[in-house]
Amino acid sequence: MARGLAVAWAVLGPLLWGCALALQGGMLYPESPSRERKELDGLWSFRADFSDNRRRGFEEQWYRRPLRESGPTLDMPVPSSFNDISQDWRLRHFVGWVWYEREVILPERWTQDLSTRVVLRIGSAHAYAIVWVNGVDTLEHEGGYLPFEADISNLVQVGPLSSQLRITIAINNTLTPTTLPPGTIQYLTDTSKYPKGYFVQNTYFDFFNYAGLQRSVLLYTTPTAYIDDITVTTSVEHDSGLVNYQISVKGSNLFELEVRLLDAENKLVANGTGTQGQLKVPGARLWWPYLMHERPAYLYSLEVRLTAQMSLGPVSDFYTLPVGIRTVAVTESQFLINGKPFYFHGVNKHEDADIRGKGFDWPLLVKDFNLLRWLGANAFRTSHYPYAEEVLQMCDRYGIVVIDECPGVGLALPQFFNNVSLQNHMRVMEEVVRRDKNHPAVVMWSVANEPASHLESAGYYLKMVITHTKALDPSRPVTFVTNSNYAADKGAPYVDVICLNSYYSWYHDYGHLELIQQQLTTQFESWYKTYQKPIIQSEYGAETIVGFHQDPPLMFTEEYQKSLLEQYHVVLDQKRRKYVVGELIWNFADFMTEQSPTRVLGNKKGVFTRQRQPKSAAFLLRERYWKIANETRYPYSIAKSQCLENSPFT
Ligand code: GCB
Repeated sequence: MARGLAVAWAVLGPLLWGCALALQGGMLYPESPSRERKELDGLWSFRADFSDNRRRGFEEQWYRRPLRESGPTLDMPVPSSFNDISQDWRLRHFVGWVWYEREVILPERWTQDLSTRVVLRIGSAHAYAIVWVNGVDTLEHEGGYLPFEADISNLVQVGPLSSQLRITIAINNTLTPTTLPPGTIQYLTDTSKYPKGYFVQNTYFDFFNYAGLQRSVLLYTTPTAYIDDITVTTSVEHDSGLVNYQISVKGSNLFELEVRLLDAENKLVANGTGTQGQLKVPGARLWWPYLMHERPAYLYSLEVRLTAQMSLGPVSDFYTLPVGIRTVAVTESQFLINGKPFYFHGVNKHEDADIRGKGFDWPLLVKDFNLLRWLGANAFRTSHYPYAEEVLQMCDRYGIVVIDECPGVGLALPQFFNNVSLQNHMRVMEEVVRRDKNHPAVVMWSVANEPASHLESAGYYLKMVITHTKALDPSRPVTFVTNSNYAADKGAPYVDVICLNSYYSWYHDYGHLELIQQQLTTQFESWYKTYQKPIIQSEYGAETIVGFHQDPPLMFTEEYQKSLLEQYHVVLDQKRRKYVVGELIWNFADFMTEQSPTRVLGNKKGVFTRQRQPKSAAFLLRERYWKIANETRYPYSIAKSQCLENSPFT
């Protein structure tokens, strides 16, 4: 619970509620030979608005002039959460508006060349953002964890001084009953205990509500006629891969599109024209998950070239999209990738690390993927929000399969299942699918984690969100992750795969590891008998303080974590040859949460510490995952050493 001294919420509310933004256009990752980029990562000026109503920034219009002129500023790194950067405890727990500002000099050509479009793109701003460019209100966005952008050409192409740009971003981290994730603001009015106006932000999820500019901010260009979006789906017919594409173009009605598909050696394998079509690739090399095939993660490149006739002359745009040819299907008891049974042996993650919080960080990204491969993990769930685009690009390249989860976490109270929330949730799914639809690594959408799915209202709500998601993307299965009872769950009828979280011998029957096998067997059998759908054990685990040892095992020790896992594995081994199609440990690494008597500097259920060092359980899991990989591989056997050159562990 974060503390504050303000009557802020009543005033913040209207701004957060009036913004059902319809999706406009695509959200292609801005990387292409015809697009120039200017990255705005680095130091930004920063100020939290500590005023009682948190509205001083708006009252004094801090966006009108450089931020330093309206008061003191801090240096704030971007990308990063702002919470753990300073020594000021008030900032760590701050609830309300914070202000970021960056002054930029644009390349002169961008401001002079009227056939160039200049776009400002924000990788994510948690949780609500208003953006001004040179003091002009330019863009608003609700929801962290997803990108948003605006064409700012008319603001920068206006005269001799226009190459100097001031970007101001006000961000509010308040969570309300209609945001995703939802939260509540509680005023504590007993003046014998709390100062006047005292409030706390209540959240209903188990991770720290880090906020700020947590992903990259950049400026990029496109021509005025440009490739706005590409949607690719793939299928396989005999030994041919079929790549269906759909392209949307903006800025011109008079254009031609050329489409070329190149293999990994840059050899042309198929080509086409027009806004939609199908490319046939005889003898296609399929995109296989890591450890499932000798050559996993094979990627083709789809090159799209646009030539448009404009009044100023012809304009061309160019975009290259990595394409993995693969199929995904679900039967009563199996999850199939390329027609072969796939078993998820992986982890749940968080975007979380010391100091940077949820800030994107390349060294951390590469370290995490090295650890995943070392572990023999072939999959993860983006618990409990969509991760940075760069993470999914790595998954495509490394063959790590993803269950892509939206921020539908903490839907714990009946009042969260209302119409406004439902509309917002559906919009968020549109944004997730728009951003991530072309990643071969993404094999399933998860619309929520542990909603109160025993409620009637949740049943309707989940049905709507799942149906909407399936309509947005008929090519992938859809799920949500439940911890409800099989007989009470109102959402399970609508999912393709049942994802179950359970914490036997942790949150109840403390210390009684001997009960796990019986309870887990009952869990699987009752769910399967009721629904006849494949099941993933989407969470299980135990809190473990690294270096705590006790044998026979006691809770919180490394021995207990290992023994608990072993008990789960006995049952998973019995069921995985039947209808259990995956196991994802909770969690890959320790992570920060709100403070509470049940959390010791955060959640310690990681098999790695927050600093990415292995606990004993990591070695146990590694043995298991490699063993499963060698039983389920197709069609080759893989030695650990093949995948981990120079690893001292192989
Ligand atoms: C869960 C939640 C996850 C928590 C975990 C725990 O069921 O989905 O967000 O962190 O349990 O450790 O309690």
